[in-house]
Amino acid sequence: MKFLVINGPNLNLLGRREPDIYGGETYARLEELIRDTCLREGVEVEVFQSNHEGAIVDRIQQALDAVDGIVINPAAYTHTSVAILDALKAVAIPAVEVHLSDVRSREAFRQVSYPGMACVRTFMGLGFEGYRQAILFLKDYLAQRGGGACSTVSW
Ligand code: CA2
Repeated sequence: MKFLVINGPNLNLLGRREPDIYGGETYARLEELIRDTCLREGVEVEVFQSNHEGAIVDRIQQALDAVDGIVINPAAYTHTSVAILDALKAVAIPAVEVHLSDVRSREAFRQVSYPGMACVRTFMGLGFEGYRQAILFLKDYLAQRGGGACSTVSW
């Protein structure tokens, strides 16, 4: 089983600012947690971070026929990107959305998630733990489902 974990803009700067919202740990530490979790679960993983919407769309397209599941924190593109939503729908690879913060309790402009509309589940407000839970959930989801198209839910 192979997963692709995608992190959107500015997440590479984790730990440098706004620790009250995003925690004090670095992006390198987040990658380590993702890799450790996947290793423990017997899941092969590629971790990808980009500040560019098109690069994220390209990476999702490249996952076609190569990846079983996607974990994605689109960061600010969560609230703007129909392109990332369309890419997730186009590849129809089961995807789980993660947010470090509880976006539902934040500003009005954060109350919509376009990519989330193509994800089977969203974890938010759990910090790094949300990635661990997303990986465990996706592994169970794929094991139970055994193939087929990605269902569409919103939050
Ligand atoms: O809570 C999340 O994970 C977010 O996806 C993070 C995004 C934000 O735009 C979403 O609404 C919710 C922002 C990531 C910015 O990361 C930073 C890293 C270092 C310092 C400040 C922000």
